[in-house]
Amino acid sequence: MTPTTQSPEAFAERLRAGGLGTIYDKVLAGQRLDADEGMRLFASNDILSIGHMANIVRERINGDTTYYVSNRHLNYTNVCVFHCTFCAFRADRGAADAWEWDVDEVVRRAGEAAGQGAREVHIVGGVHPSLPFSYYTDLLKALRDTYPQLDIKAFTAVELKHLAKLSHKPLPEALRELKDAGLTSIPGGGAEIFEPRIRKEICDEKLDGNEWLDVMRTAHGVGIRSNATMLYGHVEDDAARVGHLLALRALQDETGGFMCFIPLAFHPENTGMSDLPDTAGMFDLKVIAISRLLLDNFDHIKAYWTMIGLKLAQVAQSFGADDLDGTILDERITHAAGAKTPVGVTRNVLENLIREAGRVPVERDSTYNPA
Ligand code: V47
Repeated sequence: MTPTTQSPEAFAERLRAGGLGTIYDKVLAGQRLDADEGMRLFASNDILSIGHMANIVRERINGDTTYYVSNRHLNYTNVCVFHCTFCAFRADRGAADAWEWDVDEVVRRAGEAAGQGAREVHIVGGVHPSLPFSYYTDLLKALRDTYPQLDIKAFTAVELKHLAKLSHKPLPEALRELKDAGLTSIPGGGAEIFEPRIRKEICDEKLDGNEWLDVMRTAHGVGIRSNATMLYGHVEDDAARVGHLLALRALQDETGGFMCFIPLAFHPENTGMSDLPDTAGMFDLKVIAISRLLLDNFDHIKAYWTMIGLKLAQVAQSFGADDLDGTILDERITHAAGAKTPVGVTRNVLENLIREAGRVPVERDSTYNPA
């Protein structure tokens, strides 16, 4: 029998005995949790209590709704000048497994998704050594003009910093140009872990945590909303995770521009950290729940089924998550690193997962308007 079926007093007593009583009181009162409380949550193994508290916050913000989007991932290139230790997706230019799609090819693939009723394309790629800025603006314009019904969620903060450099313009101006060309919103990738010592170990070459936050601050400032992520389950520790979440929360206080937070479970196969194990299901749920509890100013927490599996994503709807991402259709980054999940699913599969969990499915666009 779970504590939630016992009396509220018995539940509070269980939390107090486990050292989480004051956190429960704050959650009930809608008060903000601090770094020390974040650390205590990560130190606790009382996953049902942590999940129950996260569920209180989830239902306070989103009720019984679980969102999903009909979308397609499009990775225009895997060629990348960086060598992040956690990445199995990147390739050197000219390598047998490298690809670069021209604008027509991206539009053709987007057309397949549009033909199936998609509302969003999620476009990210490697940091390519020679594609010009015009490639990116031409791509956005061609997609917008050909399939105006598709929202274009594109380019991580890592790519955007690179694009601004290519454009020879200050970042706000480059971002405005991309927005004018059709960019709807920015995905949350590239954040990894902000803590400098760990970041140095897993992605030394690319932008640092403060630069990632600054790209997002600037994007929000020119009216482009974004998501945020955190890569966990590699060499980071509790303090790095808590610090990462609180840095996101502080920027959200400042700009309000984040829509959704997505914890990303590290997949080790074919990476420079292939000796590490996969993340455990209990840990995936714990990270989702603690994210929901600490990120009190984020509207949405996504359970990314590609990385944690469809079944755990279904359960995550009772541990703080209110979004299951989407149909995806052609996921490549996690699958290069050994993911065993499908590369895509139908709307029906997602809707059934949501209904079976007692939630109400709402199909959305990129910016959470009902589709
Ligand atoms: O930036 C790379 C991560 C990210 C691995 O904003 C890995 O809606 C696990 O950001 N194991 C890309 N993770 C994915 C991403 C994303 C996905 C879905 C939705 C949204 C959104 C954003 O994937 C990368 C990196 O952090 N990643 N390699 C790996 N081996």
